[in-house]
Amino acid sequence: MGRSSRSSASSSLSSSKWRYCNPAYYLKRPKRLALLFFVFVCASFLVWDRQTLVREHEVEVDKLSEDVNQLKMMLEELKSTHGDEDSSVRGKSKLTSKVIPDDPVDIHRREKVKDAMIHAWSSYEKYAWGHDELQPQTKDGVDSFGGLGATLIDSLDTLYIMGLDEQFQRAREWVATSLDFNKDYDASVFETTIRVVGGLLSAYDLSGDKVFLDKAKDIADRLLPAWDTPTGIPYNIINLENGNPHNPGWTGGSSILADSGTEQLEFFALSQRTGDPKYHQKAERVILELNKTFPADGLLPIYISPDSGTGSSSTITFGAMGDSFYEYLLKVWIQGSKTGAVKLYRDMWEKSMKGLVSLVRRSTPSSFTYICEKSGDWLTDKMDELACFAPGMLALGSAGYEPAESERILSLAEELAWTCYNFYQSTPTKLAGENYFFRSGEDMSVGTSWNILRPETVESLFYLWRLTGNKTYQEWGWNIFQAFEKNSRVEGGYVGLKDVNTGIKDNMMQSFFLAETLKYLYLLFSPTSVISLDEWVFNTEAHPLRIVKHQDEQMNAQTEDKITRLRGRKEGQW
Ligand code: DMJ
Repeated sequence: MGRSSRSSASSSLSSSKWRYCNPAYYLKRPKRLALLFFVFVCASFLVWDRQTLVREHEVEVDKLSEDVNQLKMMLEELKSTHGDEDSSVRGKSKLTSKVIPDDPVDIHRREKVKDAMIHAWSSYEKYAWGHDELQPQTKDGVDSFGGLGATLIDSLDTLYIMGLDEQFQRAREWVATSLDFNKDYDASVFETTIRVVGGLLSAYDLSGDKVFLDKAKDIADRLLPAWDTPTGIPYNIINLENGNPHNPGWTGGSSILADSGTEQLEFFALSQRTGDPKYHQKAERVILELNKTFPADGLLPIYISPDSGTGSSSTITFGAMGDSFYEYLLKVWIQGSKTGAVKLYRDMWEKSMKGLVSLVRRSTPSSFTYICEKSGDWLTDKMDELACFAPGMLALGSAGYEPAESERILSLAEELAWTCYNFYQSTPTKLAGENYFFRSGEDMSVGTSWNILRPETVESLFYLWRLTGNKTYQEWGWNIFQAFEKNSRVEGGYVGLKDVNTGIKDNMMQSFFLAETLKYLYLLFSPTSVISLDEWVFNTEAHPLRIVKHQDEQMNAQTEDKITRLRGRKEGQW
């Protein structure tokens, strides 16, 4: 084939390829035109249908995620009310943790509290690492608790909850490698239990790291001989190295009520986690002993004889030296899942709350509600800031009453919280003094005027906000936080005030500022699912301990039993 015939063949091929695009081609062939039209209609329908389907799916997906969210909320609510389903659970009231959505103001505020924690912690790391407490003005450490790293241990769970992972890991390494309890030091059984045993157990419950449990067991074993008294009511001081216990000279040989009745949560938790009942037995015997002579109003004097188990004619108070005994009666009931096994604790607590109500008075002219102290038949119109844990305790316990009583107790809690908030608002620095007197016609006036960064009021605001959902409590907490920022923040950490009227600073960053004050403030601005009150119970140093449900306990016991049997069988015992 020649060059010209090849090119004419290729041009006729290409013209035959393009002829389908020429409309004239179809005008001559009506059947093909009809076929083309049919194909076009079908294709358009398919595309349109797909788009409609996608749109419908999107709507469906939106609806489903809305449903999922609603279900999540319902699940949260169900979880909150779960305790009420157990037939052995006392109480009918439906007051439980409210599900409160997060909002931008809360997020901003908890970031500010977290900044405060970072400042407090990094100052401690820099100037007092491994010591019990930091002196921010002189930038050095002091060992007020025998050199057990009290601030470090007290801070573990706060660091963990705030997501300060690197700081938590550094602290964990110190616990694993440098924490040594073998000290020739006369330690307070109470302070060591609430800060060290409680702090370590909480770190264990949150992280699952066994190093914390082993250390908690080590220190608790060193404290145990303190309970070897004729009644089982412990001596309040013990030497950590040689195990010699005694009571402080200034109590005249007596044990202090709060110091003796504030180990139950930690020791019960330790028995649950180690499977060794000895801690539970020692701590429970104290309550059984006190119950033998427990008065109808449930109020005990602050000095108790470890020999006879009875109280001397000393002060009755919800402030210093009495406070956490009453707190633990309620919290053991919660820790024990409100079952029959812990009913005695709830009964004793309710009696004590009758006693508390009998001490309540109102000031003039502004009608602030306060709790008096009592000596014999004599009431003193004085209330410690320490007693400001009571509004939170009452709110927490109100759920176990019948609805009408529950409301009365909750409203008393709210009135007392208002008074405690005014302990702060009534001073020039907006920080509360250590105690207040109520004189006729003068409302409240500050007595001892220092502020050592205590947590009790913000603790109560945290409970009230969680249980009522009333954002006013968040506002009050925010105001208190700002007063701490203004008066207590210094370059080397946070300090207390020698006088809330003048604002003169002291030189001590108390370990409970990091354990309690900042933790409760952070949780006040966090979603309710962060350390849910249905799953955790706080010890008196704000260390959350996981509530081990009754059912789980039974299952654990059954598993243990099976393991023992299997082991026995393996060893050919049966
Ligand atoms: C803490 O150690 C505990 O809250 C204790 O129960 C009372 N005192 C301090 C805080 O003020």
